[in-house]
Amino acid sequence: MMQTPDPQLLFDLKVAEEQRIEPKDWMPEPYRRTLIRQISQHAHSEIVGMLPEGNWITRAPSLRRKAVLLAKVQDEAGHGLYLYSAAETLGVSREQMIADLHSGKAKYSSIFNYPTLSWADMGAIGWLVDGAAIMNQVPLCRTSYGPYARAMVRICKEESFHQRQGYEIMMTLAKGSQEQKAMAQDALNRWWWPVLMMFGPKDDESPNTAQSMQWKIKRFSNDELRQKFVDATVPQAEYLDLTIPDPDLKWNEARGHYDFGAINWEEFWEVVKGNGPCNRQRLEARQKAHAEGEWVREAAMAYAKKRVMSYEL
Ligand code: BYC
Repeated sequence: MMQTPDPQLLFDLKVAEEQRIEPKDWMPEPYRRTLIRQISQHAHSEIVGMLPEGNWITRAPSLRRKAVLLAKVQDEAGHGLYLYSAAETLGVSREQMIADLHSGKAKYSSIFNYPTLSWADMGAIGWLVDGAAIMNQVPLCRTSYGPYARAMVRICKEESFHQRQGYEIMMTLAKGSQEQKAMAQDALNRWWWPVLMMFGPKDDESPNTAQSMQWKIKRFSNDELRQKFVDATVPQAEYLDLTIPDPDLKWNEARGHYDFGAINWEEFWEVVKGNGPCNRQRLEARQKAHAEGEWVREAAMAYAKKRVMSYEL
């Protein structure tokens, strides 16, 4: 008589053989929970991430800059929607995810709790924040959960346009007047360290990394990605003739990597706990937008219902 294969064994085999796990496949509950946590936090980051840049849409210095920034911010909304949909395939509702964001239960990326003080911040965010996002997200195109991996493919293509638009702003400012160059340098000074924190805690203080790498959700550790980012970004800063605000930043011939200074982890955890410069403002903006959009959701539901009824007739 044929024996039913052990579902855990089948799951392990699929992961080992680089096959994707799909929504209807059996999966261990902790794997499902980890994915719901990571994908929903990722979705929240995209949506909350619209706010710092949204701040500059009405103050962009030209029509061209305004149109590009508007398109970028709209892309972030799209990314949030693909990611919420990917998380929904794991059995969590969108309402629940949004409620967890609004109650402060769910996290979103620490980086979006910093203020955008000048136009140069649009350049620094595109160059550095989207640059860090790409470093983290390209490996996620090979993550073991199918819907997440597929969402990441399109997201990464758009992120690479975002990174280029940011770098182009930085190039314009860095090669412009003295005041413009000073603005670019000031933005780099303020964003550099928070961007390094985006990759998450050090590996020996990251409770989730080992298991997530075993499941092939994560392909590289937080420290590995942070190092790759520093190595890729230093030459870009040199090309701009801007100075990375780290006196300990130095090429290490033996390691074949840049050494860099100590990150202020106390600041990171304060921001993650909700005490960053803009945490309250960000959550309030999301809660307000959700409340004000209620009539749109109601109208969309009523229209969808009407269409279903007309098909049923
Ligand atoms: N901020 O064990 P760890 C974008 C939390 S959007 C806040 O290493 P994990 C963009 C972590 O959640 C970019 N919290 O966790 C959008 C965990 O707490 P919980 C967003 C952080 O999951 C608009 C605890 O610390 N990208 O690019 O293995 C405009 C311990 O950490 C952070 C993604 O979301 C942080 N920075 O690794 C422009 C990528 N770091 O959940 C740009 C997908 C850590 O146990 N996510 N924590 O309570 C990931 O790759 C991983 O979740 C992380 C963390 C590398 C972020």
